[in-house]
Amino acid sequence: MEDQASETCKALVERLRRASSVCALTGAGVSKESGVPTFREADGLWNRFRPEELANVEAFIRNPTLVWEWYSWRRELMSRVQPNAGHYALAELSSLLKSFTLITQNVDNLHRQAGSKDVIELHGNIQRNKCQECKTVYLPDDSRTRFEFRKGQLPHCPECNTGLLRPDVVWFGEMLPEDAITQSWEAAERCDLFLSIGTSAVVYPAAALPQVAQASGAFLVEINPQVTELSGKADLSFREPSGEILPTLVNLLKEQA
Ligand code: BV8
Ligand code: ZN
Repeated sequence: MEDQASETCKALVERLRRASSVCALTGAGVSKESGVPTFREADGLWNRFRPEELANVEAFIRNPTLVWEWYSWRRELMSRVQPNAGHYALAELSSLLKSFTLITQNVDNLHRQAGSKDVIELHGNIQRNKCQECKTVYLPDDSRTRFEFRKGQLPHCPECNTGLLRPDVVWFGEMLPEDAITQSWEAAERCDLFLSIGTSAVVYPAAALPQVAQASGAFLVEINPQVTELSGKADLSFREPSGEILPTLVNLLKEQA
C-alpha cells in the first residue's frame, strides 16, 4: 500500500478512534472475496439472471420452481463459502469502538458466521424460510421445513398448510422489515462516522442511509474498488477491496489502542 494510502488509513483510524458512534452499511462486495458473486458487476448474478424474473413476488407466484432453483443454488453456494478477512475485521471492529452498528443488505449470513452480533439485516437472510401466505418464519434447523429441493417438490407451510414456503428475503417491491428500517435509520442519524462498504448504492431504501448519515453531520467513507453512485458525495473513498483495507484499519486501531 503506497504511502499516501497509509496516511489516509491513519487519518481514518484517528476518526474511528474519536468517533462517538460508527455505522457501517455493507453490500455484496464484502462477500466477493469469499467467492460469492455480486449482483451488478460484469460477472454478477443479475447479469446471468434478471432480478425481475427472480427476486420479486410476481416471479415467485408465476414460477415458484424457477425461483426455488435459483435460491437453492445460492444456498448450496453459501454452504461452501466462508467469511473473509473483511467480515472478520468488521466483527472485531465492534469491540474496538465506543459504539458500532453493522447494517447489511446481504442475505448470505456471512457477517453472523464471522462473529458479528446484532447485525441489522435489511433484506432478510437466505438461510431462513417464510410462508408466502401466513408469513410464519422458519429457522434453518427447523426439522418441519428442512427439505431437499428436488424438481417438482415445492415446500409448503406446516403451520397454515396452504402457503408455499419461500426464502425469508426482501424482494423488489416488498417492504423492508420495520424494525430493521427503524434501527438502521436511527443509527445513521446518530453516528458521526458512516462507512459504505461493498455496495453499488443503487437499491433503495438502503442506499438512502449514507445520505441520511451525512445530512445528520456524519463523515462519509466509501470502500469500493469501483466508483459508485455514492462516490461523488463521499468525504473519503478507498478504491480497494474491503477484504484488504478493513483488516489494515483494524490492525492500525489495535496498534494505537
Ligand atoms: C421497497 C433480494 C417499498 C434478496 C434484493 C418500482 C417498483 C417497486 C420498487 C421500486 C421501483 N423502483 C425503485 C424501487 C425501489 C427498489 C429499488 O431500489 N430498485 C432499484 C434497483 C432501482 N427497491 C425495492 O423494491 C425495495 N423495497 O422499496 O419497498 C416499495 C414497495 C412497493 C412499491 C414501491 C416501493 C426492496 C429492495 C430489496 C430488493 N432485494 N435482493 C436477494 O435475493 O439477495 S436487491 C439486491 O441488491 C441485494 O439484496 C443487494 O443487497 C442489493 C444491493 O446490491 P449490492 O449489495 O450493492 O450489490 P451490487 O452487485 O449492486 O454491488 C456490489 C458492489 O461491490 C459493486 O459496487 C462492486 O464494485 C463492489 N465490490 C466488488 N468487489 C468488492 C467490492 N467492494 C469491496 N470489496 C470488494 N472486494
Ligand atoms: Zn403458512
